Amino acid sequence: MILNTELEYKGNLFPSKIVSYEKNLNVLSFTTANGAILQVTVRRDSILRFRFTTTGIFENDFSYAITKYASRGYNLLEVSENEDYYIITTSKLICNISKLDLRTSIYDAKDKSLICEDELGFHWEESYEHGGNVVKMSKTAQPGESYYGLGDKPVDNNLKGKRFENWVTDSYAYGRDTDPIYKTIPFYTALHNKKSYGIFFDNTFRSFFDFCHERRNITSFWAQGGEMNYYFIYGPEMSDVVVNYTDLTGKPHEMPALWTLGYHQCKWSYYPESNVKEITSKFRELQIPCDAIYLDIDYMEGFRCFTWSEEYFPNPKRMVKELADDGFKTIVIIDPGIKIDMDYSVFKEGLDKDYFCKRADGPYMKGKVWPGECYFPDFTNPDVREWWANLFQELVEDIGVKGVWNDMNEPAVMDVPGKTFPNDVRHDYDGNHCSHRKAHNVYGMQMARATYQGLKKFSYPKRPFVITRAAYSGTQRYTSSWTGDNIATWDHLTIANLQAQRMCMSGFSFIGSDIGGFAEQPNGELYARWIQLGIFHPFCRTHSSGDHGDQEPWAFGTTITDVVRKFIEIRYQLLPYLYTAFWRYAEEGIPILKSLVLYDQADPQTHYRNDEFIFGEKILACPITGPNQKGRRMYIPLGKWYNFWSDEVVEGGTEQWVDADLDFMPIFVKEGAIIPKYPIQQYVGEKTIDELILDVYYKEGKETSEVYEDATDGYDYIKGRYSLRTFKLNGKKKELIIQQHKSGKFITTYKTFKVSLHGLPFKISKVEIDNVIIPFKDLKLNGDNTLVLTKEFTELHIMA
Ligand code: MIG
Repeated sequence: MILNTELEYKGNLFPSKIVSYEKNLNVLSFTTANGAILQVTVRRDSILRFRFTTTGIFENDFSYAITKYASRGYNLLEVSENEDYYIITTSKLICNISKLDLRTSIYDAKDKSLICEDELGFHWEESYEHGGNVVKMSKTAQPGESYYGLGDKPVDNNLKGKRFENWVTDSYAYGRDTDPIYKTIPFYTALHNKKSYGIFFDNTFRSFFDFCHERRNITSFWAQGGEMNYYFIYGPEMSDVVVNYTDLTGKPHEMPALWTLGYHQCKWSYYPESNVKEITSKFRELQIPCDAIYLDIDYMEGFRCFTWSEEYFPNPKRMVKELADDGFKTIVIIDPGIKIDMDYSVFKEGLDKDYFCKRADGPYMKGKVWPGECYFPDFTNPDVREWWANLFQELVEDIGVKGVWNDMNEPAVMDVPGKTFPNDVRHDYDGNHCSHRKAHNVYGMQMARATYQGLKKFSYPKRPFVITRAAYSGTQRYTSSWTGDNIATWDHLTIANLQAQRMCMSGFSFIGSDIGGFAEQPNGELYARWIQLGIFHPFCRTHSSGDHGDQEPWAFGTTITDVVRKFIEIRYQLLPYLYTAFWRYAEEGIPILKSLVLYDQADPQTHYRNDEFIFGEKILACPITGPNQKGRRMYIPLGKWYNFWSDEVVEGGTEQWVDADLDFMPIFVKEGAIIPKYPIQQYVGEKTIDELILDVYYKEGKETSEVYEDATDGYDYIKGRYSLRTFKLNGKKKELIIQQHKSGKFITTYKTFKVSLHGLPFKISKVEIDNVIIPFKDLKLNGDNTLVLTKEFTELHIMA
């Protein structure tokens, strides 16, 4: 174990004084007397990339994380110098680089306040065994600084005081503080003095982050190989930091089909066919909405990927069609291990084409997984990805499978130390040949990418759906994900909440947990509370391991079934709201869930909150995380909020008790919000939507809301066939004005809105649409609560 930060200078392991400086457009290079070079790239006014070499030569500049679609360009770039520093100035930042030792300090260009500063800065340790360096960076923590992000770490939101490791790992029954687990997202946001910045350390080797753990006021990160290569992203709003990180590493390449945001039911495993049908019929019989049913490894013949067990699934095409007729999409699992079997075509082909990973000295990488001894495709080879993508033709095009679930892609190997490939395994790495030390953390990402390419190709003109367990930064461009093998305990419900928030903070919003817990069995109460949380997660799926009993919504008696139905129904009603939030994420990189600190960093009360989060832009939710509770204390952020159940208005800024018996959960809506809702459907597309419900929460003042809709699937939306409604609400003492602006060419099936008014402080005496007074009978005015009106209005006045 190496330590992150040396306490004294020793040896030739630190940059010495700058001897030359060169500027090539936006790339600035500083060379030191002892041969180190720092290359600073000004990507944007708020994004600087820092890259170091100690040999005078940089590696080929290649990254799986950075998307080619990332924005570039800046308004200002000036470089000046004084006796001590080179000074880089953009419109947002000032960066000083010390002539003595390459140490940097970065300031806000506006108020000149210090944002981030090197302590020892870049330093290194030579690696005799592997060649190259262990590369390190240390920064001085600023007073009161907090840290967030880092992917799926199962810990409290604020990372301060902790040390983490990044090495994608199969972590069956992990727990709080287990580290590392499935994902590597070496990106964090920091916050001090009301200003936020982020660091993305784009290095795929095993890496480490220390947030004031080893030394009280030092934050550092280092990796066991590769380059010190990191992006500094300035806010000062944390939401801008996350948006810019997501811009850099990519937003989802397309909107997910609306059905993927419905409820999914999974189990290890539903088989044979009759069992699958029993489950799906039960959903319809009990009227519990559900859109997707999963087949885990037992659907295959001897766990051979791309095969079907003839015994359990004699005619998959017919079954998948029958399920589809009943409104269910079928999703199947595909693992990376390919069974060594000369009579198995996928294996034969992989062998013939030389697509499997090899050890350093030539033999194949052989490892045991579910099928027994396997070889593993090298997904870091573009030809292999293309081959893999094409393997999905039959599953998708012919059989009609609508989604693929990639598991075990860390890659997981059974019965070996380290539970994965040994370090010497060779990888193509898109032509940058390397060992597993460098490729490990991206292996699962590249598998998911190849799967995505296949699904995209064969699902066309529909949208693809993929779910992956392993991920590196950027994987959000291709797939959704879940948090792996959790446990049916109350603490894991809390962990699921933290992980989902953290993933959203880390640019990866399409995330959910195994609802109810994968290992062990929840009681009905825990399951119900977990469903309550799960309906607010972008990916919403119950999954569990077969040896621990049934885990369907009806497995715990009718009281629980009713609670579960009630909440899944809320999920379906909120689909247009969630879809809109997803669109903002896919379009702009705005996370679908916002931890309170991300929502309101100026309020110091939010810096250490864990349980409460914002779903989309306007809904505040907080799960009940223990047994026998009739409610809980929670922090309500600043502003006024409506209790979702009672419409009671509460003033935020304090911790408050909120009632929530088993069939309730603390949910609030921000005043002034307009929340779009669909009628309850048993699956997406069951009903033609003939009315959009708009829940309007009165506010004295102004608020803007949006509703995004399109054909729910397909690519027409990219050609402008979408519908985006922007509602501007302006509440006065005796009048409520709503202006609507619509853009996009998509025509929604409904013609009317059913406006449902919450908290209106006056009795309605007059309603005017686009300057015309409308008789009440035409509005189906119901008390002072609901009115039905045309979707075409541009200005609505509701008056006392
Ligand atoms: O070694 O496919 O996380 O969701 O049900 C276990 C069987 C392999 C682990 C996954 C889990 C899945 C299970 N898999």
